[in-house]
Amino acid sequence: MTRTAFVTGATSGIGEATVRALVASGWRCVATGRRAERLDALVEELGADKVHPAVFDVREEAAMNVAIAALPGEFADIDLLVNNAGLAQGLKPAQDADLADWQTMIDTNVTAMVRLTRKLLPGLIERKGAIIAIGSVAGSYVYPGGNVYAGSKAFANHFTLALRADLHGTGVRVTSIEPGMVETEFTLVRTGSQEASDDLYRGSDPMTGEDIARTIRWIAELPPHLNINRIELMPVSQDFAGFRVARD
Ligand code: NDP
Ligand code: 8X3
Repeated sequence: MTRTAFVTGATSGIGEATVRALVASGWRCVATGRRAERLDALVEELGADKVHPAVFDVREEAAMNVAIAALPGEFADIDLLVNNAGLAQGLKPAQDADLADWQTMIDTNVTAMVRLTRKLLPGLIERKGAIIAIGSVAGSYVYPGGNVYAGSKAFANHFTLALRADLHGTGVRVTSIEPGMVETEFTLVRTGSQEASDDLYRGSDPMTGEDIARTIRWIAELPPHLNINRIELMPVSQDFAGFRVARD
């Protein structure tokens, strides 16, 4: 039987690659994001029987409700929720940060994720489905300027592990994927500059959206008795060292 995934943030990067990977393995996908033209292109490429575009801002609860209620019958029973939509914005030292940037990250990376998860949980339990969330290494290893982004990803990592505990005995599988540097539009969104984005990735052979999508698909297709609780990935060029000492 064809299984259905609900992938947030499918207009670029990890989410878009995940939709492609899952459809290639025979899944149907609800693909979400604000940029309708990108979702339309995915439908065009992969087929309307395989991809249902759900255009909404994840921060808007009413729009989320409408999108869920409007799922066509064959896309309505969700077997896998991929909590992926998210962003970093600003990333200035806390003392210089813009509160609006902080609120945007909290609304998107935290509030929207918990809301959507809560709304889809009854169906996921009924179908003994799975939840895979994209947290970040930033939730475990902080860096200067990471402040609220890192906090939101620590929340994502831990909320996902907490779901695993709450869903014990239901048959629902839950995984927290915590990537390091992945070359996507994420850095362009964060900095607003293509040059800064290119600079970050230059010469570092970063991970790609496809690397993470392959991992998501692998986890989604494991036998039902097996749960990957959490998984942390980095490009070989990146590590987690960096304790600094300020001197007189
Ligand atoms: P991209 O910028 O390529 O993709 C982000 C996706 O999130 C887009 O599809 C975007 O859709 C969606 N999104 C953002 N805000 C909203 C919103 N308000 N409403 C609806 N959709 C929204 O970045 P990535 O693929 O890299 O990011 C995916 C996830 O991976 C994020 O949660 C990020 O924190 C995490 N991550 C990324 C890392 C990296 O190095 N790239 C490392 C670790 C974690 P649209 O703009 O069309 O609405
Ligand atoms: C570090 C991962 O999420 O802070 O490369 O960009 S994140």
